[in-house]
Amino acid sequence: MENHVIDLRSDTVTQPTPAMREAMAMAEVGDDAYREDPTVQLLEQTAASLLGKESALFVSSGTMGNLVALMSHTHPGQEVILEANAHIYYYEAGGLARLAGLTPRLIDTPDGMIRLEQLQAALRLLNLQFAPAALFCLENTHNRAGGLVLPQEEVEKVTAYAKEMGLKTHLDGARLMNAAVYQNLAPERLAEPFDSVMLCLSKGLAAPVGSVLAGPADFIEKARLVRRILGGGMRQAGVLAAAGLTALTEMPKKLAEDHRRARKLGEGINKIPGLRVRGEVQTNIVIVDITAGDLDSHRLVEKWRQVGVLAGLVESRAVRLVTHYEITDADIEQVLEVTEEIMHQAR
Ligand code: TLP
Repeated sequence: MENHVIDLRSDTVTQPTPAMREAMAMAEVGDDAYREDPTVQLLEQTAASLLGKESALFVSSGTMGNLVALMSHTHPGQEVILEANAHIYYYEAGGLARLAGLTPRLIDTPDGMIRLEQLQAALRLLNLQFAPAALFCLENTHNRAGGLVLPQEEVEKVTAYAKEMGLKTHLDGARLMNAAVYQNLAPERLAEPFDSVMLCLSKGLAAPVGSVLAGPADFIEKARLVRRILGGGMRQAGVLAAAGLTALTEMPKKLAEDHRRARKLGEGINKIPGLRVRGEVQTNIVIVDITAGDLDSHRLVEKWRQVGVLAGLVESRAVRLVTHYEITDADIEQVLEVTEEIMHQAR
């Protein structure tokens, strides 16, 4: 156990699997700017069909995929409607304003889900004084809501209304496969209500690099140009796409185990005085509030680090723990044991 670091900062920390490295080494490649990389093309076709869309585009990151989607759906000066804690707004370095020229309109929710009545109220207020709303986004699973899965019926209702009002719809599906596994629904079904969807290959699916953006063929052609403008066009990217293909085909079946371990972690943490899991643990993200004692999140993260456990900061008294395929049951037990000890000393 000594020197074994248990890295729960994110599912982005995952190493590529041996099967991925093998696929990368063997990948057939070409210059993707000439559309001559067969592995990139296969990944794009596989992703499009998995997500039930006409086409898909391989992009370097989730942030790139979301930004390309924003820029392809809108014009500068328009408004994008987002949940107040949406990753696109919160963690993408302000690209929506700086590069897409959009004004964000934020809607607060307790669980990441913008309800129909909330969108109706927001749109009723629009008049000439406001930037014209062009795009409606949701995030599934919702990162800052602790990996919660959006209720599909609500998603269908609110996106139908958005479309009726002339808005385009985009899903930040960085962890869409986690949402699909949790609900036992096809990813295609979760993507269906949206014009476009971004899915990350490099979160729980463990690819080293890359995301896919899927949507109608003409939208993806536009997106290809926007990706080029942003410097995101790639050449022999098949070496990366090969890992992405393995991620899409091999890794989703492992996600249920990540979810089970996150639940086990959450249940254990709820037994430790001074800590409380925020909401239900549905997928692989556990947000923990520090409810008593004088530890703040910086100090708790530092104490964990000293004993080989890495965690993320969410707020001054809230931390985040994320499970992924490298985390074992023994790791969860170890984390609970050291946490119990840390909290005992802090009392
Ligand atoms: N999220 C990262 C950090 O940026 C917070 C993480 O560790 O969870 N959408 C969602 C919902 C995401 O959680 C992320 C990554 C992205 C988009 C962006 O993906 P990358 O980091 O590949 O640009």
